[in-house]
Amino acid sequence: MKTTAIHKRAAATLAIAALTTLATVPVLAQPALAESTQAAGRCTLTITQLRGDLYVIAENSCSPRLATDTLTTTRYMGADWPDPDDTMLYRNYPGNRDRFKVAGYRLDEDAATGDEIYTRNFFRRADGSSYEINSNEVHKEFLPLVG
Ligand SMILES: [Ca+2]
Ligand SMILES: [Ca+2]
Repeated sequence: MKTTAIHKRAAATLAIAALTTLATVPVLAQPALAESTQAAGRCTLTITQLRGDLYVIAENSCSPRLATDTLTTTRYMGADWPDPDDTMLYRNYPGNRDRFKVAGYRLDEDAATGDEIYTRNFFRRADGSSYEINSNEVHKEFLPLVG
């Protein structure tokens, strides 16, 4: 009789312990999930050609892997597979959303055909390590400087 009472109390204690564990696990799992969602990072490039203007509006928007990471350099690249890609221009410490006006011929990476532009974005973490995120590729025709 007494043994049964002890067993019941032990079972009840275990049940409470199990419930406590279940209630704790999702709380612990949430930060890990948020971190893995953030871990990919992303950069999106858009280039808008202005009608009747030699200039274009370039906009490179990045979400770093962590909010504390700093975008140190954005390199505008011309895709030239199978040849090595060309660097068209640099932007140092541009910020995560960089919108600027640039002469279209600066992005004319292929004189004979259409142009394929993407950005290579170099980030530095708070601990000094670094990583790179490439943007999407924009396909347009930028014309050479005439004159
Ligand atoms: Ca090309
Ligand atoms: Ca071109």
